[in-house]
Formats: sequence, structure tokens, C-alpha cells
Amino acid sequence: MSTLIHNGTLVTASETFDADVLIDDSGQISAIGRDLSAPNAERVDACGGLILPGGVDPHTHFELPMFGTVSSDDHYTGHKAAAFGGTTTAIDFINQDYDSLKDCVDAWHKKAGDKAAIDYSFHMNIVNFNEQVAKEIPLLKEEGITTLKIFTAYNGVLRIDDSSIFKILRIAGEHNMLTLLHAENGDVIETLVEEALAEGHTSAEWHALTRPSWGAGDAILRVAGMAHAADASLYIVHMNTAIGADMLKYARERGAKVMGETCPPYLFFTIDHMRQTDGAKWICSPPMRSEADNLRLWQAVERGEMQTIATDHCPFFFDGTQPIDYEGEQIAIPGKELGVGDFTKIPNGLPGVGDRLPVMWTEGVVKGRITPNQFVAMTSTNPAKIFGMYPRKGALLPGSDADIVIWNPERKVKYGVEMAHHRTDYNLFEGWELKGYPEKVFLRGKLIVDGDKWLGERGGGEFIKRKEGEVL
Ligand code: DUC
Ligand code: ZN
Ligand code: ZN
Repeated sequence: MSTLIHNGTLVTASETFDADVLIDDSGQISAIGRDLSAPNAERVDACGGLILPGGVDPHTHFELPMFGTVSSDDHYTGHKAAAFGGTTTAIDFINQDYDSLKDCVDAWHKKAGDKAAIDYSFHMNIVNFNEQVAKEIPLLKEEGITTLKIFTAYNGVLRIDDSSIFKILRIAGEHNMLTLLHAENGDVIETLVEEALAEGHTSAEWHALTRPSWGAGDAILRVAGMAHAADASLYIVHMNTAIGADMLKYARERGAKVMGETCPPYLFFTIDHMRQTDGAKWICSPPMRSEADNLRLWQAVERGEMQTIATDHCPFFFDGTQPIDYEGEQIAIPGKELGVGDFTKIPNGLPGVGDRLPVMWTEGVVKGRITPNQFVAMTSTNPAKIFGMYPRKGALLPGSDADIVIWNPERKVKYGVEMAHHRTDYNLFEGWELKGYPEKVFLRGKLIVDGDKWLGERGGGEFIKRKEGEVL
């Protein structure tokens, strides 16, 4: 059965125009135009709202083991929350838990396959580098994985040395793969954490105080320099600092193929939130900074110095001893309470996959900081292009998957944990008045969210084999 969406205004990364969208029975867009005639199609009235390509979140961590617990959204619950917030594709990170990268990929498929409720893909973390891994990296492309992630922090766990980073960048450059960078200074962090604990500093804000913001700046510049020398492209994840934004701009102006991503919390919150009694709610890495950092990051978003807005969604309960109701079941998953009395034991990560579009629309578009087209570019089209899924994803074009959000720009909501659908017990935007919200969400032509109703299903998401991406 084909579907005709009418009475709406299309918003793409570059244009805004009134048109109908015809979706064929294979779930692809077959035509876009005014007053399309499709007598046999089911008609969906957009009620004068906006028609956007589904959001693409290139940075999530579902069911990620950490500090003796696990992030509390899995590939079903996290996908459901994403869909309610207008996101129809998410890219998760594979842990390098086995010697062979193929085994790591298979393990992540096993975790996600039966649960996925939106379309999805994976990046490969490289936390151990050797000859065998070097040989296997290009083979990931056959699996539809064209991106790697490396870390300059988490000494002894995730971090690799600069020589390995340079070699990985060279392999990636040679094979047109993109390397993602978690940029902090692991040695400085290790020293400061040791000292802080020895001096009895245990509260949440010490998580930020032991991770100085210049560490992001130095790591970005250093690795951008290596990427330039390796003729490779680089993408800085979860940018949280003014100095990082400055270094990104510096590197791009000098021809390095470097791109940047930020996440909504870094635009609004500061270390002062971590000083509150519930400060653990804001603990993630890299951490919240200052108002000056918030402002510089907004400036980078507004000016297009930053290419994407993702979430780094990695939720934990604030109090994992108290169950919440989730789809009629009582669920409690150990969370931030594990670090009461020791900030180094608080699981790192925040909820956000469902917050991204509604929060960025209100704070970005309604407040006049970005245009609706910039909003679509940063939350959907650019991630699809950078990560090799365009124009299948991130586009409203004939032949694109009909991942479509009917967006009601007039709908006002009081946002918070109840609306967000994340499987956790808190939301960072609790009580925020938002204007603009998804009304209906389609995944490959199938209606999966209708107002407050969930129509999606476990296993309804498809793995997207990605191609080489673009450098924006
Ligand atoms: N940072 C977090 O806070 N959580 C998961 C991974 C990461 O980089
Ligand atoms: Zn990271
Ligand atoms: Zn992350």
C-alpha cells in the first residue's frame, strides 16, 4: 500500500517548500511534488506541519557495560526513545572485546539484531592495535562499517599511543575510512584523579576538575596534525570546549579534513550543575564546562564550524535501587549511585537520544540561533553524508528511505522524564517548556510513532551497510 503525505511543508538541509510526498509500498519515497495524484494511496494529513527527514544520531551507546553495570537503554528501548524524539537511524560503537574485529562485529550484531526498532549501524572502537588489527581494518568495509573510533584518554583501558593512532589514520586514509576521536589528555587526567582522591575530593564536580578543558584542545590539534600528515579525515566526537572549537576551526582553515560534533548538554549545562546534590546526573566524559564554553559551542553551531549534533546517549539511572515502570514491568538497573562517595565510580554517560531534536528545535530554531534548514543539516543530512548513508538516509528525495517526521512547530510541551521514553529515572531537561515536537514518525514508510502512541516493534530496524562517507 502506498502512502501520500499532503498538506505539509518540506524542510531539507537547503530548502523549504510546500509539497506532497508519495511513499511506495517498498518504503521508499517515490515522488515529491505539488498536488500529487495517487488515488490508491492512503492519505496522511500533515495538518499544515513540517515534513523533515528522520533524524540520524551518529553517536549512541546502547547496553554498554561500564563500571560493573550497563547503560540502561538497550537497542530496543533506546531506539524507541529515539523514534519518539524524531530520530530514525542511530550508529552505535562496537567494543573491541575479541582479538578478531569480525568477532567483535558479530557480537554487536547479536546484541542489536532482534531488538532494533529503528535503522542502525556501528562504528568500530580500536583500543588495541597490532599487525592483525591493521590487516582487518579495511575488511570492515565489507561489513558496511566505514568508521573507527580512537581515544586519547582512559589510560590503560581505551587509550592507544600516538604511534598507533598515526598508523590507524594512515590505514583509514588509504581506504577512505573515517576516524572518530575522543579528545582528552589521558596522562593529565590520570595524575589529577590520583591527587584528587589522595586529598579526599570525592564529589561529582571533581570529575570535571580532574579533566582540564585544554586537554581537549591539545588532543584535537595533535591528532588533526597527524590526520593531515596521514592524508586522512578525522571527526571529533562530543566537543565540549571553546578551545576545542577554536582548534577545530584552526585545523579546518589550514586544510585538515577535520569535522566536529557536539551534543546538546554541552550547549546548556556547566560544572555548576555537577556541584548540585544530584550532580552525578551530569557526569559524562568529556564533562560539562563553563558558560563561556556553552557560548563558543553555540557560535560554532550557528556559523557551521561544527558539522553535526549527536547525543552520545549512554544513560544510567540516577538511583538504580528504585525501579521504574517500563512497558508495564518494574525495572531497576544499577547506575549513578554506584559512585556515592567516589566520583571515579560514577558511570559516565547521559540520556539524550530522544531529547536531541525537540530541545534543539526550541533552543536553536525557535530562539533564532539556527534556521530550520541548519537544524535538518546538523541532525540528519550531515551525519548521513559524513557516515556514508546519504541519500538513502538524511534526505527527502525520490529513492530515499521514507524515514519521515511530521513535525508540529506549534506543539508546546512541558518536557521531562515522562515524555522522553528513555529507560532511566531522570531527564536533564526536566520541566523545560519546549515548542515544536514530532507528531508522526515513519520508518521506511511504516508509521512507528503516532502522537503519543508507539507502533514500532522489536526487530523492525534494519542494519544499514554504510559506504564511504563525505568530508564536509
Ligand atoms: N563518554 C561517556 O560519558 N560515556 C560513554 C562513552 C564516552 O565517551
Ligand atoms: Zn567518547
Ligand atoms: Zn560516546
